[in-house]
Amino acid sequence: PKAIYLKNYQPPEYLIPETRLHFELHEEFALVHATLRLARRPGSSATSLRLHGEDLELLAIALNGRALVDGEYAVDDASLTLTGLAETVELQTTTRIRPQDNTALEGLYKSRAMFCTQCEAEGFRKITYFLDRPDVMSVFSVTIDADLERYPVLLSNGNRTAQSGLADARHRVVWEDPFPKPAYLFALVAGDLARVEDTFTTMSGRSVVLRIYVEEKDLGKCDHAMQSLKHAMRWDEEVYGREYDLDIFNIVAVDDFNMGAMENKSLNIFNTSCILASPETTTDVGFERVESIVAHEYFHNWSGNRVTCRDWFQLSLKEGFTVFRDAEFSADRGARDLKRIEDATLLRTAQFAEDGGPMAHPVRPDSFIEISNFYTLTVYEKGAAVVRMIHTLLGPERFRAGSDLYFERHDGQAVTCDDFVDAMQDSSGVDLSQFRRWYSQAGTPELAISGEYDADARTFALHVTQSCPATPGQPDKLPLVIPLAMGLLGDAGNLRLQLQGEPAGSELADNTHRVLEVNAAEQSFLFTDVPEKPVPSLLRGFSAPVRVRYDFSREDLCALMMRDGDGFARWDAGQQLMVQALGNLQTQRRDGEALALDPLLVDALGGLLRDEQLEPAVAAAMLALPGENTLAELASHAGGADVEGIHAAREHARGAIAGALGDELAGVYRRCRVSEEYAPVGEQIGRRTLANVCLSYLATLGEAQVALAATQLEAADNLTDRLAALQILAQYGEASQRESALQRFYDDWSHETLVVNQWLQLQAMLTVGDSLERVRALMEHPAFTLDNPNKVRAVVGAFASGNPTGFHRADGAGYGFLGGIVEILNRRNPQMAARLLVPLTKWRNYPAGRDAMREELQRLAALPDLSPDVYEVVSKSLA
Ligand code: DPP
Ligand code: ZN
Repeated sequence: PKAIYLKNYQPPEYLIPETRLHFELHEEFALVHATLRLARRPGSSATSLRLHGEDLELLAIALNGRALVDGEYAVDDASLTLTGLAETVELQTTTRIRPQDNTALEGLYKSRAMFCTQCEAEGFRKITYFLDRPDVMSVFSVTIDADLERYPVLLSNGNRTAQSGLADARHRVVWEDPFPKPAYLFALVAGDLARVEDTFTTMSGRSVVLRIYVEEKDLGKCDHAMQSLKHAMRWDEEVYGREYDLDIFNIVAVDDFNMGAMENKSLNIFNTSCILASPETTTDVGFERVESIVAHEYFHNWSGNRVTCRDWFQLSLKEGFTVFRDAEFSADRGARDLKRIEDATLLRTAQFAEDGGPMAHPVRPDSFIEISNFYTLTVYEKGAAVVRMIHTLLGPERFRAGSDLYFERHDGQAVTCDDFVDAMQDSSGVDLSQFRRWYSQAGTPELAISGEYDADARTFALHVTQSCPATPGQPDKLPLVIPLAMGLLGDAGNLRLQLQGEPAGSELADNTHRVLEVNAAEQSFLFTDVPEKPVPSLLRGFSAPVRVRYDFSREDLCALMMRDGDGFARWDAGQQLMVQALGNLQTQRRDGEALALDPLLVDALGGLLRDEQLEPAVAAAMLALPGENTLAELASHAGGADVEGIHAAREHARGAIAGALGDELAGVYRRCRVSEEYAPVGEQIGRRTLANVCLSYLATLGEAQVALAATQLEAADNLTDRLAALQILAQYGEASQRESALQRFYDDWSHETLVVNQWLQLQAMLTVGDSLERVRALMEHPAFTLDNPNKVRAVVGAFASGNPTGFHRADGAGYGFLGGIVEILNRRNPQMAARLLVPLTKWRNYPAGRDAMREELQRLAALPDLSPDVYEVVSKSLA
């Protein structure tokens, strides 16, 4: 497999203004008749053309109505080449494909009883010969023929323009999409589906029909998604001025899906796990995920479909922007600080690890072997953080003007990340030339900050040094533009700020919040008229995807945690205090000393528990210890992660906190229990989350407290409380209690696939007993199959990334297990296989397992027949 490079981008020689497809769907195969109108691109003089095509059986080919014979075209396993072409031609092909055998879930495939498609990024070439690249946009018309009884519902993009009966109990439906689109946005669905329907009236008064198609049994689980869709449509009108552009919007739920969902024009296809929701089958977190993914895919209609990417190096153009849009939507719908906490945690834990590892790449990668491997946290989440920084630098009004200009300038085009930044720059007048380095430079920047108070001069200086570690192919880094949101905390609260050089008495001067623009390797910012020595509150709201180092004392962190004016900064200070405390426990353990948790931390947590004014959701986030993966990521910079030590320190801390604050925890648990009927709304969610955090601390205290979980499991009317209780029983209960609770739960819910998947996942992450044996046994369970990505993620993925002590067990068996699964999936579902491998690629961070992890990668590297997906991950992580 060979890498392709952004610098080698060439526009296509031919365009395809019009595409007509006719599908004949059968039980053993499908026939695809394609008629493409090809037009030479103005400026090109090419007379030959190479179309993409994989796993296709070419049955017929004609140019301008004349059948071609051997020698007039060439076919290999990836393409069809035509020569001697005029300026415009009509190409007709008939290909036979086998959706039933398509286990990679790319192109046209079967999920249970229905046909569906996934074409992003390069799946369309498995359907028919085409220029399968996003800068080739075509108007599609699609005819689908299928058996009427098995597939009464036939869907594609755009509007349904005809339907008719055919011989042999078959029928035909025709769909036409007036908007030119790249092939990756094509979609087709055929199945026996039920639907719920609603309507939405757009800001200009047009009525849009909204339909969600599911299996009949799931009809009762669509309401939340439908409401989410309507909220998203309204929000995009209000916040971005973007209106939906067709009279119909369809969503289809499928069980077998590699991703979460796909934004195909007017026919979004969703993983059932990201669309179905009910109190019995979906946790609070699940409800929020459905809302944000429905919104994300809907927002793509503008940021992705109307304006798309020129090439796949620009993936973050649509994904970074759209993640930013969905994050703001969620923040507006719920609690902003909490959303920032969640996103920062994801970025710091997983994206920083990616950015510091062998697969590190810029938000706009320079090269790739297999684009599927680049649907990463860097492209999505760091990309969104980059857009957020533009938003912060410009302010909301100028950002909106920039987005208006972007959509107006590029509607109907396939463009680049630079085009996006240009629009922001041109409309605002803010020079973003240095800022653009965020798109080309990989790695997590670090700000080393120190503070200096001069009591006589009443000044406080912040000295800021920025640096960024080397990443593969990028040894040297240039300074970035980093918006550093901050404040200064004094004894009685946040201080008013006066920056040197700022006009005194200006509107800003009354403020306790500033965004400093860090843009050089070394810089100082001087605050004047500072009446006391302050504690700086830094990187408020996680204003940039960077690490900050500041030598805070434990007392400083406590002060920020209890009193800063910024919710995110309070949480963050608490996390830093916890990281220090957990680090000390690890040291004590390594030195064979008795473990003693920092009493300052215990006091601070006690203060939180006694503060009845604090929002429950915020309290819950502040009470939760940083996760084992977060701690491992931090430790990777200090000689490597000691998985056992991290786990032991964390467990000790949980027990010590519960021991010291048992009464408070029990009191808050009782006070927060929700007695009203379940609703996935912020206030209830906050109380449930807090109650379950308290319960999980209490459970470390022994039998009597574990019994609380058993009672909760019995009484619960929703999955959130049930799963939280089951997890505690399974992790802290006696073996017999564990097994019977798990078995009973399965017996009660075996008919609900999505619940069973969560049950599988919970067990894959248990750390009692032999985790790997448990996981092996789960794979033998009738509810498990390697063919369904959700199940593979629930068991194998959750074990490898959510059960560090199990996966990193000393004998290396966890690594061998994962490698074995990757080997099986390598050909069956290469995308899944490559994704599962990610935990192994972090081998350099784990001193104890380093050799065994590397050896497993080397074993995989030596296998014959590696898919490009797996090859790329394995070879880059060994390099
Ligand atoms: N469906 C995936 C997403 O929306 C890829 N476009 O992020
Ligand atoms: Zn997306």
